[in-house]
Amino acid sequence: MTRTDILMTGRMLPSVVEALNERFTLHRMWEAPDRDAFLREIGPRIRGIATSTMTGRADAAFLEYFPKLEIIASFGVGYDNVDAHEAARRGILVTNTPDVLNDEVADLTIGLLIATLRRIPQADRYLRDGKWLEAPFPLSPSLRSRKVGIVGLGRIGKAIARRLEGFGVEIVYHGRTRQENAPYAYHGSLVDMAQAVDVLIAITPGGAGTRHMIDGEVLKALGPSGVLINVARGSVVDEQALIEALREGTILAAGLDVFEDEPRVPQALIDMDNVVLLPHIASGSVHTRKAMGQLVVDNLVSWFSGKGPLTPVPETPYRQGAL
Ligand code: A2R
Repeated sequence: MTRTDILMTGRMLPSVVEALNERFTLHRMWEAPDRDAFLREIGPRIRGIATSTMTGRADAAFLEYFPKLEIIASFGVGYDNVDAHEAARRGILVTNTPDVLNDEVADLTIGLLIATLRRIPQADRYLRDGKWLEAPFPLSPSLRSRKVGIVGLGRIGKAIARRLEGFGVEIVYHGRTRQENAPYAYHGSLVDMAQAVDVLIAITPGGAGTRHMIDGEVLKALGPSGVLINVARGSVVDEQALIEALREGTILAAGLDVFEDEPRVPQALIDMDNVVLLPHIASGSVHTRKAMGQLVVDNLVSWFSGKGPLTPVPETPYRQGAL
């Protein structure tokens, strides 16, 4: 029996590489010295792609190489690295890795929120610099008495909200639609919600629909005691407007796990004391990345065993016999 040809666009976890290598003929794009020549040569045989936001973008020009492509299994819940509408148009399935990372991302979000408010990294630097010997660390802002607005009360947003309940803070949310079963107040307008809260947590998908939804106007509404936490995508926040707002005291502080041009982070943010900056690590534990990798493998194996995809994205819904 001929083995199915799968393309991996960039190095993924060893467990993923091994599992796919065992079951399929695996082609490693990142090892090719001449990418175009490589893709022209193997492209016509490729039936599946394993990719991630870290390893490449699958747009219309890229998909041209693969006339027989059936499925793109993307690592991560966000799949703004894949043009899913273009894939749908070509009858190609796209899968992502939802749910298995909810708790990890929610845990990290709470950690980042507390770190930002209580200035944990700054306090650590203070001690290491020997400054505690001279004076106590200055008193910090607090989570006490705050009201938190979640921008995107989806799978991860709900896991964040459940944790926040334990902290005794009021929780509200914004999205395009009101969720009847959600036990939190809904704001149809993001500016209105920003006005009503003093913490904003962004946890929407990236892409065109959410680009710069947190802009100068929203930050102004959040106000001088307000804190922004972004664990969604860098594109969701207008980074220049945020830098301006932090510099001018329009808002108090920010905790950011994502940036507009990763891994490049504006020097202006690096130089600021009222921000906590993380290198996109929200789902980045050994445990959770393994589970995400396994779901990439499972989607490809399930599809090529004729059992359908496990977690197709909404743009490419799977109905038996429809594709
Ligand atoms: O808008 P709704 O009611 O469909 O709510 C979704 C919300 N959302 C938006 N909210 C405002 N404006 C938009 N243009 C917009 N687009 C989507 O984001 C929903 O409540 C939430 C997304 O939830 P899930 O699809 O369950 O995604 P999950 O698994 O929570 O992950 C969220 C994102 C990923 O896409 C990555 O970018 C990041 O977290 O790691």
